Amino acid sequence: LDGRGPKAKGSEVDALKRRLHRHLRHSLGKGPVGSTTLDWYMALALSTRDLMVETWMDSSHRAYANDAKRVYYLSMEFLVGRSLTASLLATGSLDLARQTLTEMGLDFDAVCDQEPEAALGNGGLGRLAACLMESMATLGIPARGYGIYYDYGMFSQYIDAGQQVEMPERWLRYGNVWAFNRPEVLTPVRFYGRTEDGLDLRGRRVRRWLDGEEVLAEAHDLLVPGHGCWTVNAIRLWSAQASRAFDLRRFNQGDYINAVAEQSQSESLSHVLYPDDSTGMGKALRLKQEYFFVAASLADIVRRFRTAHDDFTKFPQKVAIQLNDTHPALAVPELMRLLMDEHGLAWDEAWSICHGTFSYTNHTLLPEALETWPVDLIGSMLPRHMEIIYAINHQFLEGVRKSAPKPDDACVARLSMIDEGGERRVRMAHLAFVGSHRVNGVAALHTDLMRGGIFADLHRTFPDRIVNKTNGITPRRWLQGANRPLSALITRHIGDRWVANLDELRGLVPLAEDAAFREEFRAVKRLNKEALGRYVDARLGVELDPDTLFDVQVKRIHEYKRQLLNVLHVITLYNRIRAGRAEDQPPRTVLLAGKAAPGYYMAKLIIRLIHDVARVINADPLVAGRLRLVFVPDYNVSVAEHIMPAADLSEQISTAGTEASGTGNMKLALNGALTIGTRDGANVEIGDEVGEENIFFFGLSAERANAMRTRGGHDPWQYYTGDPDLHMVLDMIGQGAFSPDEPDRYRPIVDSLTRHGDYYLLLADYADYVACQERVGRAYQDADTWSRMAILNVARIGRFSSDVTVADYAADIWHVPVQTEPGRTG
Ligand code: DL6
Repeated sequence: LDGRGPKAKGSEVDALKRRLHRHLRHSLGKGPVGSTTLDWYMALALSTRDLMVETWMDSSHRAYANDAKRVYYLSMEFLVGRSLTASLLATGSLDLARQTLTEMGLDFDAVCDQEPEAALGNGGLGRLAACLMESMATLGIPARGYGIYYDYGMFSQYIDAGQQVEMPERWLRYGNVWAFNRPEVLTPVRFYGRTEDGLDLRGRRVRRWLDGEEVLAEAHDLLVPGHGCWTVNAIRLWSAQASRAFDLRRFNQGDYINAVAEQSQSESLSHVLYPDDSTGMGKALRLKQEYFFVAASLADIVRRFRTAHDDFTKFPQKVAIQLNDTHPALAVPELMRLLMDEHGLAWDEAWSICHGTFSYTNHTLLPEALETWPVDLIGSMLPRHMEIIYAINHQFLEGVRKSAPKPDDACVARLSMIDEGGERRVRMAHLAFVGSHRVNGVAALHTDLMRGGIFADLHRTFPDRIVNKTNGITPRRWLQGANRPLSALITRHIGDRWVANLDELRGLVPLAEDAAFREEFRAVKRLNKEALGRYVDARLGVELDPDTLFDVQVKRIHEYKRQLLNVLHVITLYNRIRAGRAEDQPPRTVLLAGKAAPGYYMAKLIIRLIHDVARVINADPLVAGRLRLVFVPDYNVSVAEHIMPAADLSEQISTAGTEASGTGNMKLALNGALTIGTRDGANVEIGDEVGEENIFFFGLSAERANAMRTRGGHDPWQYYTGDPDLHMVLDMIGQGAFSPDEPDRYRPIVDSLTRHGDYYLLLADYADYVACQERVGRAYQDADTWSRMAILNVARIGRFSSDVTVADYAADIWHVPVQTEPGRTG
C-alpha cells in the first residue's frame, strides 16, 4: 500500500553506494564516520544531479544544432520547492535511492528532509511557473526560465500566541546543489543617468543612455529535468554583484568602509523576495529588481540569438518570450532599446520584432494588484525606457484615434499607458498588452472577465489578442511524487502511462463501480491521513483522527479567498453540535494553512481568529471527537505535498469573479478530494470535467456577485439580523467568546462584514455555504458514494495537467513543436 516499487538489482544498489561514498569524500571532504544526515543529503543530491547533467548538455546542444526556436519564461517568481524527490523520479531512481540508503542504515525520508525549500515565490503565480517549466522539459521544448536568485525567499511563518510572525529563511546557507553558479556570466545593468543624441560606430544617429550606476547580474542555473529525463532545461536566476567600475571610483576616493557599505547596498538588490502577491508594491527597490532581471535576461537572450543569426527580422521565429504577469513588462521597452540603440534598427522594424516575440499572462483581476509605477520614478531610474514608453504610447494612441469608430477622449484616456488621474503613473498591464501578440488569462471564466472587465477597452481595440490558457499542475510532483500510495494503486490497475499523459486516468472511470477498488482507494486515503496525522503530531503536538472528514483549505490568506467564511461555518457547526442539531453530520477535522502578507492587517487578524477559535473548540469536551480545527503553520510546497494526499474535502470558496484560476483546487482533486466551491476560476472547468454531481457548488455567480456589488442590493445587516445561526456566530466573534481576554479583538472583522459593506459577500453566501456543507457531511457518511465520487474526480481531472497547458501555449502562442521522448513529435 505504501507505494514502494520492486526491489532494485544488487549491482545498481552497489553502484549507487559507490557514487554516494565518492561524493561524500571528494565533493564534501568527509568520510562515513562523522558524516551527518545533511552530508548524505548532499551526496545523494550530487549523485542525482550527475545523472541530469549529461542530458542537460545534450538538450542544449540539440537546440543549437537544430537552430530550434526557444521559449523564454520571464518570471519574478519560481516556487520550485524541493528538488531531490522530483529529480529522483525524473531519473527513475527514487526506489533505488530509498533501498540503497535503507541498506546503508540511513533514514531515506530524514535525508530528503534535509533539503532547504526553494521558496522563490509567493503562491499560485510562482508555483505555476515551476509547473510549466517542468512540463516544458517533459515536452522537449528548448526553454529557459529567467528570474531572480533571492538570498531570502518567502519568509518562514511562526505562530506566537496565535499570531503570525515572519522570520527570514536563509535557504542558501549550505549552498544549493541544484544550481550551477556562473560567476563568469556577468551582465552589466544600468540604472539612473541621462540620455542624449549621438552617433553609433557606423555614424548613424542613435539615442544614448549614459552615466548612472551599474550593477552586475551573475547567473545561477537551476536544473529542471522533464519526466523520463529526456530533456533537462534550466532556470537562469540572477543575483546582483557590485560592478568593478563602481568599486574603483568609490575606493579611489579613499573611503574604504563606506565604499564597502555602498557595494553591499547594490548587491542587496537581489536579497529578498517581496512577500506580497496581491498589491502593486510601489517600492523603488521592487522596480529595480524588475528591471534588473529583465535587462540581464534580454541581454542573454539576444546574445544567444546572435551566436547563430545576424538578421534580427528572424528574432520572432527563433525566440518566444512569455511575460509572467506584468512584473517583467519592462522587457518591452528594453528590447526596443537594445534593437534601436545598440543594434541600429529603425522603430517600425524593432516594434514588429517585439510584438512578434512577446506574449503576456495575466494572473489577477484584483484592481489593487495591477501594477502601476510613477512616471517620475521610471523617468529617473530608467530615463531611456520612459522615453520609449512615451513613444510606444504615442504611436498606439495615434493608431487608436485613427480607427473607426473613432473613440472619445475618455476612452483614449482609459487606453493610454499613462494614468493621468492624480500622480501620473505607467500602467504596466497596458504596456505588456500592447507589446504582446497574445495576452492570456489562466481559466475560461477569468479570460472572459478580462475581456469584459479590466481589459474591455483594449479588447475592443485588439479583439483577437486575448486568449485563454487554463492553468495546470505537474502530475509528477503532485501525484507521482506526493502520493506514492495512490500513484502505485493507479499504476497497478491501469499501468503507468498516466504519468506522461494524465488523461489516461480516465481508465479509472469503470473502477469507480468496482467495490474492491473503492475499498483499496479508501485504504490508501486512510494511510495518507495517518501519515499527515504523524506529521502534524511531530510538528505541532496535535493528534488528528483519521476517522474524521479532513476538510482542507490551504492557500495564501486573503479576504477574497474567504478563509473567514470557512471559520463562520466551523463556529456554526460547533454551535449546532453543542445544541444537538448536527446528528446527521460526521466528525470533522478542519485544516487551514497559509501565509498572510506581513503588512496585511485583516489577513493576520483572520489567522489569529482561527487560533482563538481552535483553542476554544478543541478544548470543549462537548464537541470532542466531533469537531477539531487545526492551523498548520509555515505552508509551503513541501507542506502542501503532505496535506494534499490526505484531504477529503477541498475548500475553494472565493467570491465568484475574484480567483483567477486556483491550482490547489486541481492538486486536491487529483489526490481524491471532493471540492466544495463557488463557480469561480478553474472550479467552473473542474465541474465541467468531473460532472456537476461530483462537486459541491454553492453561492453567487460571478455575474450576480458583480451586479450586487456595483448596483447595490447587498444589505449585510439584513443577513445578520435575518439568520439566527449567522447572528449567533457574529455575536460570538464580536463579543469576545473566543477572545475573553480582549473582547473587542475581532470587532474589526465583524464590522467589516456587518457595517462596512461586506465587500467579499460572505454574508450573502453564508446560508448556501452552510447548507452545502450539510450536504457534504451527509454524502461523506455514505462511504461508497463518497469514494465513487472521489475516484471519478481523479479519473476526470487529467486535462488539468500542466503538460496540456504547455502544449496549448506551444501550439497557439509560441509556435514550437512538442515531443514526449526522442523522435516522437506531437
Ligand atoms: O495563475 C496562477 C495563479 C492563479 O491560479 C491564482 O488564482 C491567482 O490568484 C494567482 N495570482 C497571483 C498573484 N497575482 N498577481 N499579480 O499569485 O495566479
